[in-house]
Amino acid sequence: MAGKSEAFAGIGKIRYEGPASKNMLAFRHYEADAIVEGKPMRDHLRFAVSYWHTFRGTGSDPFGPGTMIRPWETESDPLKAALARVDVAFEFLEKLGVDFYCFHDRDVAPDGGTLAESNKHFDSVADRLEQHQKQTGKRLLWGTANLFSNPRYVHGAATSPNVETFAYAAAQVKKALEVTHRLDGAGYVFWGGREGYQCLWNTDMKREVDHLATFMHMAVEYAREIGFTGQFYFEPKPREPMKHQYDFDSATCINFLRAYGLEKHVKMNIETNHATLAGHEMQHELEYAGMQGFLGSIDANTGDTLVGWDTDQFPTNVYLTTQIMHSILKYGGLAPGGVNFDAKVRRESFEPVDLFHAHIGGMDAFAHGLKIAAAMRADGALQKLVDERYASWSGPLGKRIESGSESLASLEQEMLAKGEATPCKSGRQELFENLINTYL
Ligand code: XLS
Ligand code: NI
Ligand code: NI
Repeated sequence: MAGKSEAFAGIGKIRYEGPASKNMLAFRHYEADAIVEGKPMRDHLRFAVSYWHTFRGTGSDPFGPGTMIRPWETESDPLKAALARVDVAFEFLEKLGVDFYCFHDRDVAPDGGTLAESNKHFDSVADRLEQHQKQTGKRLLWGTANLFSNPRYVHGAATSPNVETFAYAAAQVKKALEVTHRLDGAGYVFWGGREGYQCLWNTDMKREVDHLATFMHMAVEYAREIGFTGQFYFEPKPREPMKHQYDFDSATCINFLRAYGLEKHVKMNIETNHATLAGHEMQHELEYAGMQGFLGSIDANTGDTLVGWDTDQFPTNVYLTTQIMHSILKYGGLAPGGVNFDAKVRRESFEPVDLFHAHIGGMDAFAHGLKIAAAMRADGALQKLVDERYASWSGPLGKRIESGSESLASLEQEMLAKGEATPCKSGRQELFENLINTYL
């Protein structure tokens, strides 16, 4: 960066100015070094910028081309453009005060036409990324491979009916793992891409899902060989682009991982908009993964209830971030995972400064949610009400059932003697919801 002209001239380092600040290029809640539950906010949140949306997003949609004004995109040679973009990305990370970034192989480096040429490009860009990481202390939260854009992946990658597509995808993941390892990435993500189907009549589902497992085992194996000890993640998404995807939701993914013996190696990377597409709240997905010991990392964004697909909007709803941070605190945090903004500015927000507004808003929403969730936990009123709701399970009968010393026959005896169960108590949903609002 030194000596070069700034891409975001006129925008300085974004600082914490507190809730009363009227400066829209400042944080009101995110104070990186402020301690919450014994840890600085930056370590709770481990924010990451998504390279694909923020530096490669053009704003195109099915009805029209890109709209983004990106004055630094001046190089016509794709490799030179990619290298110049790295400088811009690190300027952005520095000014924003975000510690991590995430990429797909083809976001950071251009496809070179052949696998060998693409690998060479990837290496050249990795040199530049590594140099900037060393200078700035910024880190790669996770890497991944784009196994869905190129037409060779039209029917999926690991689940393609074409064996050489599988082989090519394997080669791409091998390289992506090497580069992630070289850049000291804290993790590696599998998102299904087109791993799923449009039509069951032409699909051998068992064979495809078996192949997906074989593929992931190969990746885990290779990671071990090269000494990569970062965390693997599986990112659920029920559909889009396919009608049905094999990584449907947390429960489906966890079942897959256990069924194929991958549970020791892979955790979940859970994305809000994907949870919504699956008909769940994000809180549900986090709680399910958390209770099973699979909560790894999150892709922070939000959908739109009026638009039925993956709109990948920046999260601004503090109620949502409170739910998310409450679950994350409950299950002991995300590290080595983090909060990756898998989110894009709207097509109508086409100026560079919009990238700052978007990330500042998302970071503040999460920091705010973190503070509220921590206050709720410190106060303990919510937990007390939940415990009270289950109080009968702490009695002698509940303890015996939970410890496994009762049976259907013994419980029949118990109920024959009693004649009827003690009446249930009110669930008090409205009271619970009102209580949450007292912290907001
Ligand atoms: C797409 C996914 C993708 C993954 C990384 O919907 O969210 O961006 O996070 O491949
Ligand atoms: Ni994602
Ligand atoms: Ni998504």
